[in-house]
Amino acid sequence: MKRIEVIDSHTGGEPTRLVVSGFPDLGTGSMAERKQLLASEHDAWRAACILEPRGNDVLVGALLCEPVDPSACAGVIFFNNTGYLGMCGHGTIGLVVSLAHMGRIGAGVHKIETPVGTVEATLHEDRSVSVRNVPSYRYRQAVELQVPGYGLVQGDIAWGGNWFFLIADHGQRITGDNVEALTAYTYAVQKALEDQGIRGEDGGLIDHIELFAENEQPEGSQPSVASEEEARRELAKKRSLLAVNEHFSPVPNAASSSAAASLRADSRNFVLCPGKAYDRSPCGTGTSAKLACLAADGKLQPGEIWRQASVIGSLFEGSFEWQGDKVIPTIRGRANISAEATLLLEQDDPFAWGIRP
Ligand code: PYC
Repeated sequence: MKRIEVIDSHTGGEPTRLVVSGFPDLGTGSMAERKQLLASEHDAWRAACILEPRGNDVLVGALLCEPVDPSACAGVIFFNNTGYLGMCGHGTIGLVVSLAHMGRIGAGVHKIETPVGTVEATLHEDRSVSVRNVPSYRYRQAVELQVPGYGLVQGDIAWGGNWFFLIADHGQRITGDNVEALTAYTYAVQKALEDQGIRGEDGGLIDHIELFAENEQPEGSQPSVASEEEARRELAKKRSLLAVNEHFSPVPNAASSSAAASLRADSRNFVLCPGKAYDRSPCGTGTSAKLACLAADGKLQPGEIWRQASVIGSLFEGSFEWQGDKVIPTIRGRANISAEATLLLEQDDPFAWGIRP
């Protein structure tokens, strides 16, 4: 019988399973090296933890590791139903809340090593978490893609710790009752990118597809845009239009000062993850990619808050600072603990190592 100790949490509805112990020893290399070793030598442990019957397609795993740098509080390797992630924003928020739950950290700033670089997480007194992410940037703008069954689609390619294809003009309705159609559309885009060899700058697969709804107008209102400055003001006005679930607001005190404030977002997204599940949270790396595009377009200024809602109405707050020609995004959200458990792998269980598709 093998045992894996886990703590489950969810960040705005998106689950994270933190593996505290039980996985094989991966040595003392960097998180990128340990991720490689886990993938090549011990992938069965990922599958046992994430796939059915113990897990599900939505779940993201986070293997807790000793950091290389002793001033970091942890190292982490993220994985899902199909493989491994570079960084994971919702997962980092879940990790921080889980470490606090375990009594390992308190409020303050904590360095966390990931396979794509070190991020800095702040656990605030109100239990919300800010993640200062890896440098993010837009690699290509307005890339045209023929998507079988849907026709010509245009999107931006951006890095936010994973590769994203961001589409504003998609003709889809981004609501919780339309996830089947949204999944079909974004999966077709994901496949078309792969089939047509359109990749990230480092040759990485563009395995996250992100759709936005941000041009919804209240009935009767007419946009009038005469200049870039006016466009920015128009965008600011639209900030009240998108529904947000107030229970998922990252800064409840600020939100509760005005009931209406808690219901505002600048944008609502739908993010398809690599294994065909959609992100229930607004996606930390996806929001980082979005911030990089907004910065590149001059639509958001450094330090200005962007409120990104997910398709189920949970909310992250994001902002950025410039670092050369890239941005450093900071994403703030909340997570809740949902379970402390020991996964058991019995020797005679034919599905002990997960049900492979
Ligand atoms: O929050 O960055 C994120 C994320 C990536 C995949 C699922 N969530």
